[in-house]
Amino acid sequence: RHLQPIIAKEGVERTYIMVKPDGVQRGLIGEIISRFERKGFALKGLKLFQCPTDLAEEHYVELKEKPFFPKLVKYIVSGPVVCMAWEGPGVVASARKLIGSTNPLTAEPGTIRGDLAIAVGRNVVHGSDSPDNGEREIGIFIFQTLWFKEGELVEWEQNNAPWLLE
Ligand code: IDP
Repeated sequence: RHLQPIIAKEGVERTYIMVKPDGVQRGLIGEIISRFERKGFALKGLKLFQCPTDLAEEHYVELKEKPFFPKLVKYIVSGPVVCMAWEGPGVVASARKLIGSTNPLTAEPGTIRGDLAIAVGRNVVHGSDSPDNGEREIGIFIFQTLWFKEGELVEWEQNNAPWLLE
């Protein structure tokens, strides 16, 4: 009854956020989760996961032709990641702002990458770049699941919602 269908409800925006293997190894899981939690977004899915190579390749399929693609896939499967589904109005774009630009050296101070990383190939966190990709990455795609399976997301209402949403 409390399990959320993998398909999003109408009008609900979700993003896929992932602590990458360097973030896990460096003990930054709590720090990264807290940025989204304090902002006020709602956590609907969370797991520690060892990503297989084919999933990493599918996740980054749009970057397949890039010269750094093989290294990127190796990086993502090099250790456990923390997979998260976050929900809220405008969460995709807002999460990208909280995360900061791809290269941590040019990411603004105050962002996750700006505060916590120095290399583009070790930039500690992933966030979907569009609502459609958010759904694709969480796992809405028919005949295909990416990071979450049916039954892995939990439907719940934050009891502080009246203090967060007008
Ligand atoms: P994003 O994660 O900020 O959305 P994308 O361009 O989608 O950035 O690239 C995905 C990931 O690939 C980056 O987060 C980074 O880990 C890696 N990456 C991007 N550009 C480079 C590069 O020039 N060298 C090495 N790794 C890169």
